[in-house]
Amino acid sequence: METEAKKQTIFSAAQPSGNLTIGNYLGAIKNWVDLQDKFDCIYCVADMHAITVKQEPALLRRRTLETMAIYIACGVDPEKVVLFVQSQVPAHAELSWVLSCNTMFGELSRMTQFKDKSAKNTGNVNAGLFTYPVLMAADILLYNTDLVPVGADQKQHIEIARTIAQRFNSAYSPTFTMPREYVTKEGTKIMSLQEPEKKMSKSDPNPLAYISLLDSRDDIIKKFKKAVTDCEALVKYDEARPGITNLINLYSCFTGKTVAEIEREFDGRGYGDFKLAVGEACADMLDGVQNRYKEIVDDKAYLEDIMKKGSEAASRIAYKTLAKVYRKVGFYPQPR
Ligand code: ATP
Ligand code: LTN
Repeated sequence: METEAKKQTIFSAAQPSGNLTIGNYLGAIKNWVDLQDKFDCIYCVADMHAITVKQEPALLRRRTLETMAIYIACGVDPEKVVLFVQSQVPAHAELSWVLSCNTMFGELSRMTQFKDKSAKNTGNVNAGLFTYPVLMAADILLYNTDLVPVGADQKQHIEIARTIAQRFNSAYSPTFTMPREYVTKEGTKIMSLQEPEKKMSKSDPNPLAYISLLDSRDDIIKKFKKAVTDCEALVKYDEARPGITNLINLYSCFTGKTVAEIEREFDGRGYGDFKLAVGEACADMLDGVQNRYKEIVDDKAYLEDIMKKGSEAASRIAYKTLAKVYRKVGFYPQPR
């Protein structure tokens, strides 16, 4: 009898810390959708990660539901993947504790996201912000994940997840699958429209810096018009000119055109024309996503049903891994 080879497992997540941006879409969610037909995919709304930065409770709750709806509007199919909310599967917090006892202070101190975020939030440099990569490692390792589709900013966090997995496996016995990052060239790092040397981020205090997947066509066009470029007025890809280079990269993602084709198309034309074209292409791409989003976002029963099924399916896998880990570290068996 022929046995079907086991499919590889994919895990990824985004934080409900704001409306998802085109950075999140091109860097991560687009790949989640592309992978869902071929692999066993598990996608999560990382609300526990979001509280490393102050959140307004009612807004966090609302955004958790909205983030679910955005995933689906982007094409994530709840019939094909496991879709769940992180805090509804307590195994994430439980494994995180065990892993934190196998993670070195020095390793966490080197994380660039921690350095960036603590510099931005000097009034709230909490322990969760520091240990965040351990929780992320728990997210990934609970599901025997092979591949993690993320933007380039998360590479360092995948690397530390591997370090922790390796350490645990050699201290006890082989337990965790070694995860690898899945980063595609195009969406790897979308930059801020206002400070193009920084990555676009949904929690940027300046809304002109990012395009939310839910921005209106007028806002999208306005934001691209105001995007920071240089004074050369030359539509030419050049890493020394990060503003225009980011816009060319985005236009290429929206239209599928190559850099050479874009440079030819806008040869001899100014930035005004180009920025308008980028804005329109972006709005066209988001049109379908926004229509689908509007259809489902108010259907709380539908979304909560997906969450319920998702957390049940995720828990079944997660608690199996956690039980193994608890046994290996020597915790006394659960009373029966
Ligand atoms: P925050 O601003 O709250 O830190 P964020 O916008 O950086 O959030 P996350 O929820 O942390 O987004 O990330 C979700 C996914 O989107 C991750 O895989 C991350 O790598 C990817 N991502 C985030 N920003 C970008 C970007 N500018 N370019 C490409 N990928 C990105
Ligand atoms: N840390 C990620 C979001 C995230 C994640 C994960 C991504 C939380 N858990 C597990 C991949 C796998 C971020 O901040 N961008």
